[in-house]
Order: sequence, then structure tokens, then C-alpha cells
Amino acid sequence: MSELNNIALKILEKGKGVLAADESTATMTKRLDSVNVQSTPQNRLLFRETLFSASSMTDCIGGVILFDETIKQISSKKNKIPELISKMGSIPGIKVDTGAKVLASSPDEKITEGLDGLRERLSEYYKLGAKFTKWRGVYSISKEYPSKLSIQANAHALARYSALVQECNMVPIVEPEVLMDGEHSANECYQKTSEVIKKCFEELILHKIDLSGIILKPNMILPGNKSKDKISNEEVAKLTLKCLESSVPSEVPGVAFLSGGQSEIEATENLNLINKYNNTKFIMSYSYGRALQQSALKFWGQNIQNLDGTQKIFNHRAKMNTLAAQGKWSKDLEV
Ligand code: 5MM
Repeated sequence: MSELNNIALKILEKGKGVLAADESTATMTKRLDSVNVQSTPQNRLLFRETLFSASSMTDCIGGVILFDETIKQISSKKNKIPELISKMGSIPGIKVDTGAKVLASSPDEKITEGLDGLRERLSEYYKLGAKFTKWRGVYSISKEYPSKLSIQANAHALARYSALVQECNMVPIVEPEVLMDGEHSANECYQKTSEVIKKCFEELILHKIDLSGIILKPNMILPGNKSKDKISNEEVAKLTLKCLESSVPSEVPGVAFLSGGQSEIEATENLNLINKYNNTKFIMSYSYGRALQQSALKFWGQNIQNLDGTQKIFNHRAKMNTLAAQGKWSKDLEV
């Protein structure tokens, strides 16, 4: 077993998943504004270190994706953030893309940037303690999108990123996110997501990536958030599994879904059903941002001194998702 495969399996062992706490400052500011907390480096740190010191970090959270600001911060108890995460029994990771920008020649679409100088940044993050990384490509669905150009360009960037990350002995999380925004049906999401993922693997293979040392972070197969098409959670799970079974090479050890705007319960319920029906050899877990943090953030916004209460809410969500990653969750555990 390669060292990278070991790290990937460790992150996802025993139903553990990933806490995506890698919101850029602009996104984190939106999140904090929504709960009326001022977005300062200290407040961003306080909320995040509260989560990173919660007990579920040991039992449920196999890895944390950090943002550049956070990986360099020192906690109120004088721990470097990656050290705090490691002490809790989890693995620190880092988002290394520099964001999705307008794609020249197809200005309604996005291309993720950040390859220039990436080798040097990776070696700095490695020294700071990161063992894995993340890069997110974003695709929207409409009649003409995602275009062949955006599918090709983002896959190419994800592959070049992955090659540099593995060269630096870290595990790349490969995140092609087909957005939920729009009126499209679940079937259209299935078709487009399959095309996107297949192209990513075509490029990853071309760039000689060790597929046993990556984690795929895809969206689930869902109808658009403005769609008339409504499907059951069972259908979401079955379509998602069908899509991944036919587009992900068998060497890949695991999949960690993004939540993509689903409610906390929906993201947990769908993950649970995916695991109930999973006949593939892939581990199916979570790498949630909003679906792990939303309730905790809302509570903290109203009770900024109550760190125990904030952790309690976060611990519950982490526990529910870790049960779901083993197909052991049920609705009555939510009360
Ligand atoms: C946590 O949000 C991440 C960073 O977003 P920005 O760079 O736009 O600030 C994002 O990449 C996240 O890791 C994934 O989209 C999954 O998060 P959700 O909330 O969809 O589970």
C-alpha cells in the first residue's frame, strides 16, 4: 500500500469524513454576516478553533480542509492550528486553488486558477503540516453548459494540480462540483456529472496520477434547486451510485461528497441511503462545509461566549454524518 493510499484511507476510516472549513475570506464573511458577527481574523479563528477542538474531531472527522489564513493562525491556547487538528486525532489539509474565475471564450462559465507558483506553495503547506489538499472546479448546468471547453479546461487543471500535490507527497482531493443551481432535472445532472467525472479521470490518467492516492469529492445527483422534477432520496442515492460506478476507476479508494446547498438533514439522509445501497468497493463518506457547520454557526452567532453549546451542535452533526457514512443513521436519532 502506498503512503498516499494510507493517508486517504486514514481520512475516511470507520465512517470518518472531512470538515470543509476552507471558505475563502469573502465566503466566510458572507457566512458571518448572516449571523451578525463581524468578519475579523480573530472571529474567523474563534469559530473555527471551537470546531477543531470539539470531541467529534477524534471520532468522526478524519480530515479538515483549511484556508491559507487559518493554517497560519495560532489558537487561543497557543497551538498552531495544524498541530491542534493533529492532536485531536484528525489530519490537516489545505485548499490550494485560488478561486474560480471567468473562463475566457465562455464568459458565463468558470475556470479554477492557482497553478502558477503552486509547487512552491505546496512545499510551504507541507512544512506547516498539511497531508492533503483540495482544488475545486465548478460547472453550471443549462441547455448549453457545461461546455466541452469548461469540462476539458477544468479537468486539465485538476490533473495538473493533482500531479504537483502527489509530487509533494500529499493526497489531492479532486472536487469537480456540478452546481445544483437551475431548473435542470436529476437526469440532466446525471448526464453532465458523468461527463465531467469521466473527463477528469481521463486527464488524471494522462498526468500519471496514482489513483489509489486521491479522494474524489463530487456532488450527489440531484434535480436543480429550481426544477419541477422532484425525486425521492432513494432515487438520489441510486442515481449517484450508478453515476460513480460507471465513471470512477476502481483504484480510487474513496469518495467524499460535498453538500452543495442541501439542508443538513437532507445531506445526511442521502449519504445514509448511498451507503445502504452501495455495492461498489468505494468508501462513500462526506466532505461537508455548510451541512456540518450551519446549525453550529447559527447558535454561535447568538451565543458567542457559549463554545460548549456550539461544539455540542457540531458534534451531533458530525456524529450523524459518520453514522450515515456507514448506513447506520435513522431520522429518530435527530431529536
Ligand atoms: C467550504 O466552502 C469551500 C470553499 O468555498 P470558496 O472557495 O467559494 O470560499 C468549498 O470549496 C467547499 O469545500 C465545497 O464546495 C463543499 O462545501 P459544501 O458547503 O457544498 O458542503
